[in-house]
Amino acid sequence: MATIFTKIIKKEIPSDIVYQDDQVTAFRDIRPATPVHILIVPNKEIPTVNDITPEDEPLIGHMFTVAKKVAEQEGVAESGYRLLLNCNRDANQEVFHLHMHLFGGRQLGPMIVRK
Ligand code: DGP
Repeated sequence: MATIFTKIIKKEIPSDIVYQDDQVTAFRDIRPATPVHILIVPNKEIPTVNDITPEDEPLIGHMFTVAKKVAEQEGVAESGYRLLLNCNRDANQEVFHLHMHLFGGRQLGPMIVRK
């Protein structure tokens, strides 16, 4: 079954797409945690980081090139931003279609809450 992100990529459901090419789509997160919160998603369905194969390496590299481009587009390249990928339960992964979060637009604080 197609993931919710595949439906966004195919424009079957609405979203605010900020970048798209034949490999990757970037769109605004529906529940933004920061002023700039974009999801960078491979068009191909890869459920988690654990499912990435060596053949995917050019695609994964391309996700970073797109992240850089989107950061420039959103005006946060110089001020700074954070890229993050969640994998499985302990990371609270919610959507099982690989996605890179791009957070920015304010001071983001420490990377993780220490316990
Ligand atoms: P994660 O926890 O890393 O799996 O993050 C999933 C993110 O996806 C979460 O921040 C909310 C976002 N999200 C879930 N459903 C939709 C949707 O239908 N549209 C958009 N734009 N974002 C979504």
